[in-house]
Amino acid sequence: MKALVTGFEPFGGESINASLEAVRRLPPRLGAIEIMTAALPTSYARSLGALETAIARAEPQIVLCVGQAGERVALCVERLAVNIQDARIPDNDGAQPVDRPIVPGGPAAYLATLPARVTVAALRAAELPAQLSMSAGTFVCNHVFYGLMHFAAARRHPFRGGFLHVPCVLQQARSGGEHSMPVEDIVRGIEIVLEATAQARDT
Ligand code: PCA
Repeated sequence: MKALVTGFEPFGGESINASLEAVRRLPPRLGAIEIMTAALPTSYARSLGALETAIARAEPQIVLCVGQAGERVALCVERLAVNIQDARIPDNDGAQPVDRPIVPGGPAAYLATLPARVTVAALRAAELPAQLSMSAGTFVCNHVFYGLMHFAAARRHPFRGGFLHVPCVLQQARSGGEHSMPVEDIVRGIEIVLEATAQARDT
């Protein structure tokens, strides 16, 4: 079984992105799962082209996109991608759309097709802080999550897809007391999401 895992390039003036730091540390294989990775630009205009190229190359059965959410205190398994672009800060191309659809005329929302609840339970069983989340926001992460599920709905690529938001890594923690996690815990969390998804697919 093949899994594609993506992380995002740094954004918002930061020099690293927790999602990419973790994705880069994933092993090439985890039991029966072959892991491929890709870095996506934090750009409304360019991220989905990069994602579709990576999917076409990998032909995966599982696609997990991972993004950083600095204000979150746990690994957040996202359930819902909404058809809205609404940016609080400019993306890496300086674009800052307000109240725009991702796909004009597209469905209001898509649900993740990886087993979100089972996955959260598996993360907690491994003593990692984890939550089900009903909103991936309206910035580039939600844009990519919506685009991913839109590709899946168009049946161009048959895969289970989902999105994981992760806290900052320790190196990013500032004196303001921002929550952070060791990058190794985020890596383990991604592995657990992949394993739980692969098992659910077999049953
Ligand atoms: N987090 C942003 C975009 C890229 C990232 O890692 C978000 O939550 O939308």
